Amino acid sequence: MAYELLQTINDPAELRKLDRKQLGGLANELRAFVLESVSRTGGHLASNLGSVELTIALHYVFNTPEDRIVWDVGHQTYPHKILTGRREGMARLRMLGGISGFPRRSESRYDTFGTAHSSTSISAALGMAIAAKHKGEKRHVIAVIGDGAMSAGMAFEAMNNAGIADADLLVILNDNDMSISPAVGGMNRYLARLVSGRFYAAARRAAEKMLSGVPPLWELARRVEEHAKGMVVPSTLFEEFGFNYIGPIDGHDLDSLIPTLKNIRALRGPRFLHIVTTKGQGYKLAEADPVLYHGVSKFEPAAGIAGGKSGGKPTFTQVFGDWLCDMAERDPRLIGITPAMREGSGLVKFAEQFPDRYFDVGIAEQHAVTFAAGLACEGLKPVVAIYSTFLQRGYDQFIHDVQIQNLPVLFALDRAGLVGADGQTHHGAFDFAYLRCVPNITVMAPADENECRQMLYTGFLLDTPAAVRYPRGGGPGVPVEKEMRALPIGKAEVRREGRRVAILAFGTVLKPALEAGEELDATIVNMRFVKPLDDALVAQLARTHALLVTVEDHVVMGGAGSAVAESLAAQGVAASLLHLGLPDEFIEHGDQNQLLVAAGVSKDGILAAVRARLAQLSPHVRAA
Ligand SMILES: Cc1ncc(C[n+]2csc(CCOP(=O)(O)OP(=O)(O)O)c2C)c(N)n1
Repeated sequence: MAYELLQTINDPAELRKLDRKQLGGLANELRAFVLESVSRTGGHLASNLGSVELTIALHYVFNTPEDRIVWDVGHQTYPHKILTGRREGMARLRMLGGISGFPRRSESRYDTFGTAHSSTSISAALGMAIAAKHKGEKRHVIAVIGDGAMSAGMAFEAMNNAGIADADLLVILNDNDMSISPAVGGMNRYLARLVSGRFYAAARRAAEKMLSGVPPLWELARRVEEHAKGMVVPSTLFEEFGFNYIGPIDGHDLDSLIPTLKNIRALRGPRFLHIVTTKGQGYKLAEADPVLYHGVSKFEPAAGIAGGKSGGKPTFTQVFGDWLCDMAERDPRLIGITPAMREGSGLVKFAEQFPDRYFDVGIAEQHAVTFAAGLACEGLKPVVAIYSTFLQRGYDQFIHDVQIQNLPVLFALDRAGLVGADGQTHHGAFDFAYLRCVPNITVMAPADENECRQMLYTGFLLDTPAAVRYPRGGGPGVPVEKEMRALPIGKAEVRREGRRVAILAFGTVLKPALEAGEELDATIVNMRFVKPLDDALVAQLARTHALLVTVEDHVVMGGAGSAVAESLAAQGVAASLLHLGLPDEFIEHGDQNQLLVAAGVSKDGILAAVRARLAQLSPHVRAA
């Protein structure tokens, strides 16, 4: 496709100069461009195909960036990026040095709020609306939130506040009846009822007829409509919250979207527009399988995504999924919980095999943790499968509901360390720090696939809380034994005996540590446990080596290396320490390995850092 119209739009001001009749053509080009470029780079696809018309309509009707659009999650913002001067940038989407896959304030003045974790948009937009009021500035603030993201408590906390705040705020619910997997829960059922309500639809059509597009008439019509609604259906939940509810309307129909948005623009106070869209709209394969096309690697659009690969080494996610099914087979008390990440966390097979013991709680990490605590109180054995970055959402629940009561909840933390293309919002860089500072928890990091299975088993057997954290993708390829063996708690494993230098590796960084250790003739230890730490071994190594090096794919500050330093200090053992890990900064998006190398967490990075430190030490130590 030539993208004749699209290539003339480098700023929404140019879009606003177009004739209304040209917008349909623009939508076709934009959709084709999204498909073509994402098929080349990988990234989020189906949600972006679904947000094309809404994005055009918003930038057409509102005076962006003066008016603020706040996108929820932000995985649906590629059309927005393309229309706001980043069309060319799409070629390096999510790559090192390229544009982010999510909105970033530092990337564009059109990205009003940085995001990627869900359900923050209404709070942020309300903050902006109240700020505008305080400063006496007249602008529109619009939050765009999906029905999946609407399942989170935070969205309702914001609605609860916004409905009574005297703020000019528009919330647009982009309802495609999907989260990553099918949307779940009572809210989802409620929205489905709203969308399918026949009486309501009839009342709406009657009201719409009255809307000539002239704002004052709209207000009058709205009142008539409210009245009509009152007679046929109770007012919506959103109205009860204090919003003026409008919709549902077809979110792919520019002829409804544009006049409706223009009308709403003339209203004041909290308004709620419900639009209905199709995830994957316009690309048949994605419409048919929006789960598969939610996030994609490179693929050929004409052929679609190739069928699932078989063979090869399993990812840690698969190791977890297999273990969960095997463990559930053995222990009927096991309950598997995911906050809306069935596919990403490896629970598809478990959900099929154990539907009664599988709980997708929606995008509700806080609830997932406390729900698990409740199950554990009654003698069940909950396993919370959660990304490292998303457990941050449930941190108070983690401390207050699980750890203080010392309940046997197993946390399977996927995507620990650097995740790659999703970038700074998604790296699991803080879990050692936030987990290990809390009493009661046992924290493990497997060096390989088999150890991951054994650690999950070890954690599950404990009568106290435990966490196993493992990275995105595969490990070194160690075959996974069917048999499950519990590991001795708090015991590390010496993998190589060397001299002068001891390298203490936490997790999959054992591999580069072993490679570097060969060249250095160093002692190499697979630490396995961050908590409880193998204090005795750490002290012994400190006494017998000139330099202790800790390696982790986690921020150095507060991480596993800090645990080693604290242990030595507590034991009164002096040692020369070198901590290798992630720096005190948010790491950008890019290839996972590239990022690890840049952070110095690689064979060469370890070698260089150890040699540099040895060179600083006294000649006596260097020769030892
Ligand atoms: C706090 C949090 N938990 C989980 C996720 C992972 N996640 C990204 S998109 C998504 C689904 C969002 O659904 P919806 O808002 O309906 O948008 P859609 O994908 O349907 O376009 C989820 C669960 C997240 N981004 N943030």
